[in-house]
Amino acid sequence: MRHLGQKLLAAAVAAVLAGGPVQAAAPESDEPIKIVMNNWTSQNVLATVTGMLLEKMGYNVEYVPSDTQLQFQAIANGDMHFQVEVWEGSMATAFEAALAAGALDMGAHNAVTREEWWFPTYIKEVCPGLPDWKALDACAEKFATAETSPKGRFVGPPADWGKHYSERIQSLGMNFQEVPVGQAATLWAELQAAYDRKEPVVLFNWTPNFIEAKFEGEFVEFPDYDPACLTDPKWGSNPDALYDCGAPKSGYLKKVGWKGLPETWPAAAAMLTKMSFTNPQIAAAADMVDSQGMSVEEAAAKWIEDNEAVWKAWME
Ligand code: TMO
Repeated sequence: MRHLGQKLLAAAVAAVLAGGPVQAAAPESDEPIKIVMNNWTSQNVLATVTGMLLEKMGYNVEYVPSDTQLQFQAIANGDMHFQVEVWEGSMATAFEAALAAGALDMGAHNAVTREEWWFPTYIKEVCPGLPDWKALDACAEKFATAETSPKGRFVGPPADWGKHYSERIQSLGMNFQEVPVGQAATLWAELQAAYDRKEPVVLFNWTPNFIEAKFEGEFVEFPDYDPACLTDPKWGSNPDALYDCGAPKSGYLKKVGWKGLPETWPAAAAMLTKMSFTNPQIAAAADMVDSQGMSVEEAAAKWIEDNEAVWKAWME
């Protein structure tokens, strides 16, 4: 304790000797900070929380919709400035390419993520051996629809989430066909319809999400993830194909920004670097909108109202 006190005192003295407060007053520039909006709920709520906090600090903010994969090059180019939810399981490749092109890794949230095929628990009664993917595959016909028969239907994510599930089905030789949805809401509508009738359904899902508070289910266990699975065909059970593995089971959730951010808006960049959401906070953000029917703006405003101590610490 005494050691820390001395360090803080030394820092304060250094700041005074250097001619005053360490931070220039925000906003250092009136140019709008462009915050990316993607197409799933927690991201929309947290992006709006981010914008509202920056506005409290005096900044101008613009929300810019973008494709989940293409956003990274746009951020590297400075056409957009900040994205609050970079999921390892769906964006690592595009994110790393953007970092190589000069985008800024603005740190990880205190959160652990997973994105994977998911089924309601009641299906275990009709498909013995779940959650193993081979047990799911042996049971494929139970998931068949008129569209996919005799193959099982996998209700897949929108195309821009970068999941390569049709390739995974092929490289693992599964008796499934991916039927992608156009938007996340359709995933939950398909789940609800099957759940109400206790019918087989397997769909794309992730955590943290509002689903875990509302439905009982599990992720399918595929062969363990390895980065080489995405780049080296020889890796994994199929020596001629990529994507013969599952997604990371303890993935990161990061923030990404334009490299000019710290120079153009220093106090904003400091806040965005400190900003960190937890699994329960992210699940609650989705829940307020997808379960409780709030608008994204209402949910963001409520989060800010309920968590003043949390975000004030990010601004110090
Ligand atoms: C990127 N997502 C959380 C929708 O899988």
